[in-house]
Amino acid sequence: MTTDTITTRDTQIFDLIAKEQHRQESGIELIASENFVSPAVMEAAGSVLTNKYAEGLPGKRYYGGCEVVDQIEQLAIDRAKELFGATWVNVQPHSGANANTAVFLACLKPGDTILGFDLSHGGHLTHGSPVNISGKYFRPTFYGVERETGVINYDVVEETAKRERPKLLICGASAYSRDWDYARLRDIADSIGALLLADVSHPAGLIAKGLLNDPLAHAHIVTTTTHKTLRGSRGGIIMMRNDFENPFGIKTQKGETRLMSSLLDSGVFPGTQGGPLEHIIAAKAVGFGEALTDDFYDYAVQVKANAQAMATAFLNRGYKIISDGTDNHLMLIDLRSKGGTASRLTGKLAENTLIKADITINKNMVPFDDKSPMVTSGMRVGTAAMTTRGLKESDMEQIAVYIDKVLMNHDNETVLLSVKEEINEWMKAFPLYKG
Ligand code: DSN
Repeated sequence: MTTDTITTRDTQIFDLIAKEQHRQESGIELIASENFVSPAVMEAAGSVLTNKYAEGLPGKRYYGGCEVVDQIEQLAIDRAKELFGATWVNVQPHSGANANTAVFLACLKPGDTILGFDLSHGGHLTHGSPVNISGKYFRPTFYGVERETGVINYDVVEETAKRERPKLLICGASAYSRDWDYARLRDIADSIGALLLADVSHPAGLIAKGLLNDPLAHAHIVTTTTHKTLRGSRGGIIMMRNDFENPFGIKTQKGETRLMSSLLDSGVFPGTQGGPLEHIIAAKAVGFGEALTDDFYDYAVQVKANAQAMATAFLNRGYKIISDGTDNHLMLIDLRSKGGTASRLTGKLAENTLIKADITINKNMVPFDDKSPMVTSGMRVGTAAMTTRGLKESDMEQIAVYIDKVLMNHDNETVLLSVKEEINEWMKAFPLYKG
């Protein structure tokens, strides 16, 4: 049996992959954390690099035969540095969650206090949620948005920080459509001797092209996933612009103070991961290379323009957007705001109904939600994926028309089917993977 026949024989899996490709190509993808990578990113992710073990860092491995993967990982590091203006990067975290966990291990001891953005207001699971390690091993405290504006009030963040005295102040969100005041957050962190971690997983691609505030100018440590607006392979990275001596007295066995870069490297491996996924690191490098191009700048500008066009289209149809608009690629819609038929809508019903028309969104808690996380009153939509497909502002208007039609007719299967057929036909004009 050759290795070739092993892969071609598994029709069960490859038929399912073909089905998933068809699903992605025929529908409208609005999950704000998803995107479509290039064939080059997929080729690297599916390469022979998956065969290689390379525990350690370039030039300092525990295995032989790493001379090629060393060059690949170094390229990934160098490209990420150039993209974000960082001086130190670790490209090994398997995900954003792993990147954050490595930061916690490097900076904190069990029981230390952290202060993050409330998950139910749009924060990330890994910033202190009680069901995540960040909320189980540390003492999580939270800030949120204001009820009237849907926007973070930094005076309240400061008050909370001074009361709770976290060692780590965390910013970044999965469903917050406004930019962050990293300079103010750094002042707050400095005033209580805390470190500032910015998790920019969602807007990283817009930040890389200078379209949003620069977190590396202020945060001690920055983490991001690589697959959302950054449009690379799935994964995570950790970055710093300025390395520094750890302020919490962690020493080497010789009694020397360790630099944060050394603690973070150890936080990833051996702290929380084993061997790095060099095929994914190669795919990350390809994605960073693409993100360094001028074409990617044009893409990022279009992502923002599309989000603004979509927000306007929803507002014009009477939908309430938390904070009344967006600075980035996403928006959070409170479905309770729509009267008539829609007043019975929940996030769960919206998600389950829209998928019947081949529109993929996710249900999402809205700030001060009266429903559970499995039901929710909101839906989150983002424009990163459909912008990759080539859709422009007028198409965002059309998407809002379709969503409104589906939600207003959520119990009318005939309408749902006709919208699905129109969408499947429409999407043929935006081929995803030619051939
Ligand atoms: N699960 C990712 C998202 O959808 O935003 C990260 O939290």
